[in-house]
Amino acid sequence: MDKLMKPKAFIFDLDGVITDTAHYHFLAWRDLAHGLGIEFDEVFNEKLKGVGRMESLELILEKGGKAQQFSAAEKEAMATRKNELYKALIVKMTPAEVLPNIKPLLATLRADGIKIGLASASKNAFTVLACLEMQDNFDYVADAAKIPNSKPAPDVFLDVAQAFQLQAKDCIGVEDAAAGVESIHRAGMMAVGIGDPAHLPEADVLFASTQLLDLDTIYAAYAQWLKQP
Ligand code: B16
Ligand code: MG
Repeated sequence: MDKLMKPKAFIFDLDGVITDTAHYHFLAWRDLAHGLGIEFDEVFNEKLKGVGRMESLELILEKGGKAQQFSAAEKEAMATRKNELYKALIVKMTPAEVLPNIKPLLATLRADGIKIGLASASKNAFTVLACLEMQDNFDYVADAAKIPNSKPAPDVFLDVAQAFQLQAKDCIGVEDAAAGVESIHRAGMMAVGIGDPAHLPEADVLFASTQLLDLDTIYAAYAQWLKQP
């Protein structure tokens, strides 16, 4: 493969791409939702993937018809409670929870001189990376607390590109959530999706799982993507 056709950076989402924290988010939100008498299941949880904490809470309250019942301070307290539940779960994570094929893929990218960034909506991303012992695998990690607009806005992916002093077209984003794929596209980057085509119809190239991620397939798609008007 011609070196010119390779991107200069890969920018990864964390939850659902590097590791599967979605289940921990699910357990914590379910606990909170049930406490409020709101039904909560894995199907609804899908809508929260890649979506920020307060936005997720609003979606849950809306689902339960309780969007107008609480003050801003009460909502803050609910989000904090969910986060405490979530943090108690993630601190037990170990390097064994890195998703399949991710470590060798990152090693190949680094050996090829391609920058590696992390663009997570999670304010807990640094904790998760530390538990996975993966801080050194990334050249730059966006700080969600400092990103003005969360996914599907492009801000977090643009923040990483800016840190690398790269143009958007030189970066490829990797996401498991529809909101994340939209964020990548709004940033002007090619989007690699991980998951079910029904959830990620807009991804430029899609793999059912990280196990199936393949760089040659991605580079071939990237060469085509660059030719788009
Ligand atoms: P926190 P990602 C996202 O992370 C999660 O997918 C989403 O479910 C969560 O609500 C969001 O982070 C905020 O997380 O409450 O820890 O700040 O997929 O963008 O890596
Ligand atoms: Mg995700």
